[in-house]
Amino acid sequence: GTLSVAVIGTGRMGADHVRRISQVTNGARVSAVVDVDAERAKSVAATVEGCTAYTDPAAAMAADDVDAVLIASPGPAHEAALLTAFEHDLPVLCEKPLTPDAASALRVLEAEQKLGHRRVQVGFMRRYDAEYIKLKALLNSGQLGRPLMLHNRHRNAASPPGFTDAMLINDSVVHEMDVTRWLLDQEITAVTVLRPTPSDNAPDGLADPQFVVFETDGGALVDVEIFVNCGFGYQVQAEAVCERGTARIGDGHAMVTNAAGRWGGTIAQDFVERFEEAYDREVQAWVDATRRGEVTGPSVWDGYAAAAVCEAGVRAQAEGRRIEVELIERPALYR
Ligand code: NAD
Ligand code: ISE
Repeated sequence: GTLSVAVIGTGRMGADHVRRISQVTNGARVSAVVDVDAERAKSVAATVEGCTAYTDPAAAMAADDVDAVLIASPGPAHEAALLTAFEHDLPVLCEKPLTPDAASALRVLEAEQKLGHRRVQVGFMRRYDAEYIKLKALLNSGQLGRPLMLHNRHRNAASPPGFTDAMLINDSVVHEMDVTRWLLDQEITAVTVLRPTPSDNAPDGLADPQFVVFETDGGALVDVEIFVNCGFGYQVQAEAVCERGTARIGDGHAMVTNAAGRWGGTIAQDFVERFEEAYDREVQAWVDATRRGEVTGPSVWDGYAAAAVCEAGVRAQAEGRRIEVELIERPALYR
């Protein structure tokens, strides 16, 4: 039957997921929304027929008409929501990051193992983006030989209020950590963070942009330009440099115009626009798998591995040196 979903957190992403599940996704409906801001929960619930507003995630997860949970509260609130979902053995789609640090991610990893089966898909939506999927298929085919380097650019027009150096790693560069692990099928073993003199447009307390380097256990080198107040739009680009060629995605050349002596195109303004189809595919894949009684996509192991790399990244920023990543051995449930 139709999957009845509780959406926890009705901010930017949560409200967009409520719209998606109600209007785009097949086989699911939103039966509950939760936000610590009661007014926000009520106003989002009012957009969906038969949807109840809650302020307490545990109350929503205990409701009879909730079969599954989509967590879109801020990262620090994810652990509590995940552990409550496990108590009810509910399937979960958890927005990235799984949790903001390795210790909390490890607690979630242990709790899911106690359940004895996977219950969580982590919201690393780039794995569902058509261009990233093409790049992954090309690298897997071996046509270009072994990947030697990945160059990444990750630019946001502006950062939300209160964005910190640590969030630059935990909320933004965490995406490159996941795509690196996924594209290369390798673990990240060390992180270094370098910074130019910050842009005059960087908000107080944020060094923007920054340049992050990962080393991997397959001997690849990965660089990430993270620039969250670039002003001109939202860009996510990646170029793989391999033994026999290179491949690059994210140039956004869907349409090029020629007019009045100039050529050009438009730049997406935010992630909701750039990754709209990836989010649609991600949520549909979650609903389809859940209705089949399966769990697919990025796992709690992937969320934990990214959290461990984030922790090394935040230390690399603070200490101004290369930090090695410490990972536990991959448990059987995730092999
Ligand atoms: P937001 O601040 O716009 O919204 C968060 C909402 O959660 C707010 O309405 C807040 O009141 C509510 N909230 C806070 N604590 C809560 C709790 N304990 N229980 C229930 N609700 C709570 O944030 P956002 O930008 O929508 O981000 C939400 C999540 O989505 C984060 O994990 C973020 O990293 C992720 N995100 C993912 C992408 C992506 O591209 N995949 C993009 C943006 C954000
Ligand atoms: C945000 O949380 C995201 O997940 C976006 O994809 C990313 O581009 C942005 O920098 C983050 O703040």
